[in-house]
Amino acid sequence: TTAHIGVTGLAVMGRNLARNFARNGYTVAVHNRTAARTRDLVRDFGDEGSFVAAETAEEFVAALERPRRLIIMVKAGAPTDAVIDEFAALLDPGDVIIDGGNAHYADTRRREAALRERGLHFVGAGISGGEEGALHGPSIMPGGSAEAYESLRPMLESVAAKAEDGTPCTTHVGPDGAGHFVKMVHNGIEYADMQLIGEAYHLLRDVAGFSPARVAETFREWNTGRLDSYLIEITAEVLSHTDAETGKPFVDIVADQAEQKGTGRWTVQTALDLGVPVSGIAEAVFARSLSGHADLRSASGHLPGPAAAALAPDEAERFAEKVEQALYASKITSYAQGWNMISSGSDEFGWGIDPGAVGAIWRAGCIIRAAFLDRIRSAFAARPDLPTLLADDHFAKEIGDAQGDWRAVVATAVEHGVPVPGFSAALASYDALRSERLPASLTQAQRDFFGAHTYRRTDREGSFHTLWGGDRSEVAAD
Ligand code: NBP
Repeated sequence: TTAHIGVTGLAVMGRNLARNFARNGYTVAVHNRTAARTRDLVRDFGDEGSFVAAETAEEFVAALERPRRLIIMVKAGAPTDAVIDEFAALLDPGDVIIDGGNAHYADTRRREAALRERGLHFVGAGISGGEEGALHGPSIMPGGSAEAYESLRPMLESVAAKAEDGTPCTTHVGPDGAGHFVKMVHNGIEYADMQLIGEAYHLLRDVAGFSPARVAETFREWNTGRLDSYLIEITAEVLSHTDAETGKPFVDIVADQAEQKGTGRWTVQTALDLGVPVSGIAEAVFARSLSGHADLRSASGHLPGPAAAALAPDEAERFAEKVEQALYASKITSYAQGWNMISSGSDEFGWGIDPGAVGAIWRAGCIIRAAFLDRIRSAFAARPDLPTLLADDHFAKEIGDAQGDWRAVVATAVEHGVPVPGFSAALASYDALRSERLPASLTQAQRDFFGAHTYRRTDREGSFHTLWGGDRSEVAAD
């Protein structure tokens, strides 16, 4: 038998992706460094479809129809390079290697260029949705040549998640690293979203005085409205769960130290390099990092702050409604920042990414899937040259309607001593963007003072420098 596609790397993601292809009627060659995993897959799930188990790399490659298409699902970094090198040596020009792992987009650019020289297609495909998504339909973000995408398209469309209107959640994102770049920003947005949800939860508990069960109820209600999303849904699930051992709310027995695998950090590092402000994502990464600093936290536990005091029950209900507004407005701001980053990356690397298409393929399958993504898709569909999401009439109106409550929530949080870095960074970004004048004029003047860095004037063209150490007259700078 010849296989339509191959999957090498059969840990949770690879195994489930291979099963997904098989369940969709494709014959799938499967391979793993440790052959026991390959045998287990065929033993446990062989009846789900057609698999060709390969013990060696040579057998695996020989099992594939031409042009060969093989997906690598191994640990990102050095293992991915090792596996690429191993298989590239066995392939022929025109064959397609797909890396479905969480590679850094710069690695994908490097690998794509190297393989292109050898006549091989390399597709760096971001895959989101965790192990369940891999099995039932992930959001797939492939980057690489258009030709390679076309040869994969029917298969990717059949295994990808489907949006409510039936559209598969995959598209040709752009050349070389575009797919992994977009996947990285997806994860950054996911960090921001989770941080904002965490802040809403914190406020509902410590300011509104709600129990975890009541907060769960509140999230469940929000999930029927404009915040309808997978992350809000699982938040309600987690908050209504009780620890079997202690009978306490589960959320109260989990250590309050959030870990990270690195894609949020990559997003912020890349944003710094591109010079694009993504404060919501950055605050989320820093908030996780702060939570993990037991040393700093215990050294600061004695510092004074407002006494804990929950609102009266009648005020609490109204406050919860305001928190919904603050969460929604902050979410719009964070997503706008994420999309600004996608367009900066696309400009920097000449990828030509269609921002609306990214919204479309995140509507289902991925972790940030939400009704909201369809609004983003339609904002760009209505106006392909939309400079930023906040310029869209619909989002501008919604954020404008929310801003009063948003300010009230941030102010209340500050008064109660509840940290809301996500809400307040989003609000600061909103206010900075709409300000007619920013104190950056002073910053630039200071730079001219101490370093002769020059400045531009509001009233005429050109660059200027003031002779601060002399008679303070102005000279034209070139
Ligand atoms: P892991 O990231 O845990 O990787 C385990 C796999 O890598 C095994 O098949 C292992 O083979 C193989 N491998 C390693 Br490690 N070093 C190797 C080497 N030098 N040569 C050959 N194979 C090697 O698996 P995963 O959690 O299924 O994730 C796979 C990819 O998908 C990763 O890049 C991950 O970041 C990405 N991803 C994961 C998720 C998720 O929810 N887990 C979501 C989205 C994307 P062995 O069996 O012989 O040890």
